Amino acid sequence: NPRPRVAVVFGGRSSEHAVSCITAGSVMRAIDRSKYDVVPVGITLDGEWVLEADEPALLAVTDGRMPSVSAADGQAVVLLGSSSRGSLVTLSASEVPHTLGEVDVVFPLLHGPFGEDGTLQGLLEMAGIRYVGAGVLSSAVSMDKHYMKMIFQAHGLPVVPYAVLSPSEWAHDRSACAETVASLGYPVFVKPCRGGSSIGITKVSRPEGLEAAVELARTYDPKVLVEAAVESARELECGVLGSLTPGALPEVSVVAEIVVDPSREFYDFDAKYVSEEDAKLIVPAVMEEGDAVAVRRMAAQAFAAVSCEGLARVDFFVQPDGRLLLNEINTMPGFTPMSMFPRVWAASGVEYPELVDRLVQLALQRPTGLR
Ligand code: G1L
Repeated sequence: NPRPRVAVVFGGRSSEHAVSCITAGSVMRAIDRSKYDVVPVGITLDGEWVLEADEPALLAVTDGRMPSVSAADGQAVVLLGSSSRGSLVTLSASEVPHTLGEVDVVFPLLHGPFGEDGTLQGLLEMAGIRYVGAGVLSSAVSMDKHYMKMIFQAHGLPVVPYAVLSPSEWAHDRSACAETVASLGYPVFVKPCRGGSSIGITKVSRPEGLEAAVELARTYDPKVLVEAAVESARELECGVLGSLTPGALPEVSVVAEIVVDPSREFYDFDAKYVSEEDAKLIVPAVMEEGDAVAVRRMAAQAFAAVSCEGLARVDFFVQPDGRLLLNEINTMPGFTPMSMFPRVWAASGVEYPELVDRLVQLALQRPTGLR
């Protein structure tokens, strides 16, 4: 039996294009070449698909320059579906399709709209191609903080109090918006509903700051989420691996704690990706075993609530009185060996190469079609 062919798809029309490329390099370096054939597929910032060289070193930061996918890198790639496996087809300069061979599974390392939000997943479902990670609905729900919270609430899971400012409410009833936000109580966090990676988020302490914060968030998403700031809370996270196979229980990693430099308002984009020293990850978190069990149980509940598959990172707040709040679920967490999700699994006995293998295996075992 030939080795399964794994298409690693990365780059994309996203502010995290470079992060995605770097992550693809990590996955390509870690994947077991005796078990899998790798087909690297890049997506340019303009959305063009190109066949990339299988050279992970090209997908790293070199001399301070961030990697990216360029249309000049290789041949154009088109995805074709079949009943059970997809085909990747390249279009040569003469526009004659050239078949690259079939792919058995796609590793979709894309962030934000067109990738993380369920759209790529839908394309793959229609093509009958298996893929790593969450499905269409789960990806879409997890990308939209409003729907994520509604699903969690419907499952009786405790979420941070919030309000949603829709584009039409913001345009037509500004005072109603202000009242809604005031009823949450200041300070609040104002966020783009479908953002990810902490971009466009502002902490607002007084009503006078609301408008500017909403306008900033609206540059990323017309739908804006406002959350009550949870003061003096600990931030905990854990990783989940799982499938929708009947009877299979999700596996949850040890719990980690993020300790943010107190001079920062919150764990923002810079703290995550730019200044490595400002946020500390403590793995495992120092806490009572009973409390860790409660966190891990809620992580599994959150995973199930959104019908997640593959993997997710689940984030929590612990309030000073000990009450646990679900912050969010992330179906496409940071995924270099230095990122939280791989680190919580390493601390749980699953090193990065094994984690990559587990994810590919979960995808290969998944049926295509309704599940
Ligand atoms: F394919 C997985 F495993 F589901 C997956 C997909 C995407 C895991 C992690 C990620 N993460 C990213 O792609 C990113 C956060 C690096 C986007 Cl830029």
